[in-house]
Amino acid sequence: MTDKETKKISKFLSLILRHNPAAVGIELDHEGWANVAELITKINAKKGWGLTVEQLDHVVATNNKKRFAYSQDGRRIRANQGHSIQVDLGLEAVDPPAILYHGTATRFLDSIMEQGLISKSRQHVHLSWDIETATTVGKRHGKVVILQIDCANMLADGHLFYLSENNVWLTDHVPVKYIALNDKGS
Ligand code: HQG
Repeated sequence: MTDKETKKISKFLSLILRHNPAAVGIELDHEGWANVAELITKINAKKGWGLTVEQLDHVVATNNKKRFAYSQDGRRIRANQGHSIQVDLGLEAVDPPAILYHGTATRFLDSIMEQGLISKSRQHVHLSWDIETATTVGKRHGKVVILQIDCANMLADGHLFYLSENNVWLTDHVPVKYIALNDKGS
């Protein structure tokens, strides 16, 4: 399979497993799992692809952000984060580092500095370990700006943080008082 094909399948899986399982006529359970055999059959019916279990394995194993995971018995698959539908990933709250980063676009700044960071269509606000990752995330939206998040004080004030299977920090909301502009990121 070429990289281009792998990416096309990965993007479609993200759509199905994070946002819209009904697009291929499947349902996810409350933890976000889909049945692998059913998923493959329904994707092929919908898209006219000849996707095999081996190809799906390849997409999951080579995904640059480890976006997907199989259940232990290999019969179910889910997205590790990024959902807009309500699923329970079973994440436990963990203490974050003192500072995390959020990359966004300059056009969102005024609104962010009024409302704080909100999760919008997703289940959580996503935060990055480092400026480099945050820059990649922010660039998707336009001219990038990096925000520095005071997690030490958020934690002290009772905010909860989660770390997804694929190493993305998640929290519900970042109020304005914990946000500072980081000019090194632009
Ligand atoms: C912004 C990708 C106005 C927020 C990435 C962001 C990530 C506000 C956008 C993951 C706001 C939402 C998530 C406010 C937040 N007013 N704008 N009050 N609060 N925003 O895509 O964090 O490749 O839902 O700054 O790598 O960009 O899909 O979130 O710019 O991990 O696996 O609203 O998606 O991962 O955009 O990205 P998104 P995100 P994948």
